[in-house]
Amino acid sequence: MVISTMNHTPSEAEGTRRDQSREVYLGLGANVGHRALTLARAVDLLAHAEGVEALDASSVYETAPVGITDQPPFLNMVVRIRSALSPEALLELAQETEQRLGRVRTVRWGPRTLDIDILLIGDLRVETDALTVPHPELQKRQFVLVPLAELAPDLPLPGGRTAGELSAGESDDVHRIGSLAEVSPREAGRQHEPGGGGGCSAPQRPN
Ligand code: A4P
Ligand code: MG
Repeated sequence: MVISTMNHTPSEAEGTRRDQSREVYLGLGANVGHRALTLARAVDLLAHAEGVEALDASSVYETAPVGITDQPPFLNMVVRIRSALSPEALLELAQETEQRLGRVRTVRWGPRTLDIDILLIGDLRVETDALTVPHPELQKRQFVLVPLAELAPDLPLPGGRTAGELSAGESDDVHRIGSLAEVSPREAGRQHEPGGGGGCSAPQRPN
C-alpha cells in the first residue's frame, strides 16, 4: 500500500481514519433508470453524510458513453466535498451511496444506476488494491474534465496542466443540460433501459 502526498513522505498521510480536512472531487455517472433523480439523491446523501463538511456541485451533462459505446447516454457531474475522512472511508462512503441507490455491479464500464469515482483527495496520491487516486483516467475523459473545470478551472492535475486547460468545453459528446435542480424534475417522467426505476424516488434526506 502506498499513500503519500504529492510533496511529503508517506507517513504523514497514513493511518488515522480522520486527519486534516481536504477538498475531495467525486465524479458521478448514471445511465440507467431515472438518471437525474439518482444524481440528486446521491448528492443529497453525500451532502448529509457524516464527515462531509460542505458540498459544491457542477452542472449536469449528458455524455456519450466511453469504453462500451453500445449503452445508453450518461448523465455526469462532479461534486467537490470538504472532508477529513481517510481515503478508505471516502471509498466506503462512495460505495455505500452507490448501493443505497440500487446499483447492481454487472459489466465493467457497462450500464449502471450510479457510479461514483474518487477523482482527487487534496494532493494525496493513493495506490492500494482497492483505490487509485488521482483517478487514472481523469485527464483522458471529457465527461469528467468539463464538469471539473466548471468547479475548479485552475486546479492543477497530475502532469501540471489545469482542469481548465484540459477541458475541451461542451461538444456533441458532452452537452450541458442544466443545474441538478433544473434537470431532476424534468427527468422525473423519463426512464432509461435497462434497469427500470433504478431504485430511485424523489430526492430525500438520509435517516
Ligand atoms: N477503485 C480504484 N480506484 C478508484 C477510485 N479512484 N474511485 C476501485 C472509485 N473506485 C476506485 O469500480 C471497480 C473498483 O475500482 C472498485 O471496487 C474500487 O475498489 P466499479 O465502480 O465497480 O467498476 P467500474 O466503474 O465499472 O469500472 P471502472 O474501471 O471504475 O470504470 P470507470 O472508470 O468508473 O468508468 N462513459 C460516460 N460517458 N460516462 C461515464 O460515467 N463511466 C464509465 C466507467 C465508462 N464510460 C463512461 C462512464
Ligand atoms: Mg467506477
